[in-house]
Amino acid sequence: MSEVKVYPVDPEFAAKAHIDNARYQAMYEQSIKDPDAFWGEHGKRLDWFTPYTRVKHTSFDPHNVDIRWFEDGTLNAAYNCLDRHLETRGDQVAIIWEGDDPSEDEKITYRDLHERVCRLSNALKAQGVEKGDVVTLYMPMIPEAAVAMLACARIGAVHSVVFGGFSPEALANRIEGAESKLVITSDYSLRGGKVVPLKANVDKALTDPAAARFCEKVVVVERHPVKRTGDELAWHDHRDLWYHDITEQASVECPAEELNAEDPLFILYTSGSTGKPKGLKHTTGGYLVYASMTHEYVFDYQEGDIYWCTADVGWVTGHSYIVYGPLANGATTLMFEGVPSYPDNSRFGRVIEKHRVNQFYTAPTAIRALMQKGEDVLGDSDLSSLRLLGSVGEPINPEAWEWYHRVVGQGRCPIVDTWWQTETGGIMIVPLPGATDTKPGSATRPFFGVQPALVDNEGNELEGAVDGNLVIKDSWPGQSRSIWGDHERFVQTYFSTFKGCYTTGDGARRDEDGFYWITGRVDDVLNVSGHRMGTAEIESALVAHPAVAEAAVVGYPHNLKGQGIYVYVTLQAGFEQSDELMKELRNWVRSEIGPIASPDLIQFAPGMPKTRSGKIMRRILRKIAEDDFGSLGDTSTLADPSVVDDLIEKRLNRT
Ligand code: 6R9
Repeated sequence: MSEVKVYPVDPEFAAKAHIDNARYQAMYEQSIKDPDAFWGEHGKRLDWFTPYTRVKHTSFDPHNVDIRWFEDGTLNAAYNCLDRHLETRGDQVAIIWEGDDPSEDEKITYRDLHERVCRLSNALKAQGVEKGDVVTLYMPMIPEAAVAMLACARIGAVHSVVFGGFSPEALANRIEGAESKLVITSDYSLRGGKVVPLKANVDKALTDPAAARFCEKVVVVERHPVKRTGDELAWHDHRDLWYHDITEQASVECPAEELNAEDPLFILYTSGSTGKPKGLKHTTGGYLVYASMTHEYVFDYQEGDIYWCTADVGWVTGHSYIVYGPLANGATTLMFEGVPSYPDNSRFGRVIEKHRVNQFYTAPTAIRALMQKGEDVLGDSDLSSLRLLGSVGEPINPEAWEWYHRVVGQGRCPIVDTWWQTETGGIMIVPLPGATDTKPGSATRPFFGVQPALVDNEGNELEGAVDGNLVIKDSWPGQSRSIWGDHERFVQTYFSTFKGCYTTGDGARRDEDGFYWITGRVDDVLNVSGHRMGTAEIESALVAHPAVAEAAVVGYPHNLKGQGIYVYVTLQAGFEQSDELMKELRNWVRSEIGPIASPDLIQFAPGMPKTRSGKIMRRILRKIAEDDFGSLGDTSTLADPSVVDDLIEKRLNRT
């Protein structure tokens, strides 16, 4: 390994930070030794209607996976994000909204936000939404998305946010899977000047009888003065409602429902290595304690700071670090509708300058895209307000880290590389900015209460500086409790591989200092531009096409996206390979799943490398896609070893 550079904590930063190294050590130790006392204390950062008397009640035993935190306490997440701030910070800005069009923005105070949430809460109740019902949100990055999440939380409904880039088919599956009664969407979304017809996608999704069976109402936000496509919206009077019609007359008083700590707050679908995406269930108390505490300490959020996370609310990062964490902390959170390259590549810099952003949290894929444009990509934007930078979603390569530090952080801002997952609810491994020295590419050390370990494939725990499968040995409050409607799958996926531990699906290395370096997924999950995708999902979309007999999908290193999607396809008899067919297959996957799943490379393969028992040997396909076929390993067990030569000869990624 090449020499690793260490960036020590800036003593000046540490002096003002919430947590310095001594404090980190002491708090970490207590959090592990006595989790009940530690979390019992930190749970008090929220306002509880009935205080909890029990703190941790958790078991990772595969015969009895049972995770509960603060189980006899009652509270409401929207109350904690809004009402409790009204007295002290009613007039403070809660959400700064920056539109896709740089001339559009809006500042919403805590009082405003509270009012809007109450109106929608009452409107949803009037539409028959009750505690425990699932509401699907399929929305652009507009304030109403946050309002809708909080309105659900306020009345005890469970939201399921579906990323606006997903296809009608993907949306239909998620409406059906969650048995969702009502969908909130908008007429159009606008990103990078491009208009996407969200409402029309919902209409399409609801032509699927399985989804239509559950969904009774569609509430549509009018995405104000956007350039319309000119098309009339299709409207179904029995089902469709304008958001402004149902909220305008609604009362601004709506008491927050008293919920148990373990009542569900939301479902969020994410990809796994097998089967359909799974709806991970997060509950109210533990999730909110963890999201708010990590937000405060990881970003060293201080009173009055302007904090910006560039994620989409369709992903877990948007849930925990645009909406719930910051608002529970009474922060000012910036919500950005657009993309980094519109109207030009300096947009991130312009927004930082315009709103005097202090903490900026984005993904390596965005950093690499900017980096490609050169050192002056942010133009003459004034970045002097920045105090801290964050990274999330995939491993950040040291070059991108260095560039981020030098060009965006101007050499003075600590970088927090935050490793976590939809399943974990909040940040798990991260350098606290006043406490932990950083090494470009390492997520460094565990957050309070998190016990990472490395195990070999047999489940033996490895000590010292080694590589292994990353597991977590005990529960933390933000952890997902189950897969919606399929607890057995939850147990199977996360608790049966390495007994007594939560299996992350990631590999990692630990160095001499005990720092963790995430090496990427060890299962069949891809991470394309920070978006998680199961190879199985893409394969099943492909084989649904009439021309495809068999498909195998693997990842390969991609300069911008981190990983690209490499597809091997065997055609049905009677179909000829052609450029048109390739294009068609690409469009097919886009329309089945969404543009983010669009294959980068499609190789037509007359045969797949299979074992004699008929299993595709993905290891070989991965190597060929990586253009690393010198080390194919043992191919003697293949049913027909000659297919490998053909695959190598026609390989598409020649590095
Ligand atoms: C928050 C989020 C989770 C997967 C995770 C890992 C990868 C996320 C990372 C990282 C290296 C980081 N990942 N953050 N890898 N360093 N800082 O991204 O959730 O969409 O569920 O993805 O993303 O592979 O297992 P999610």
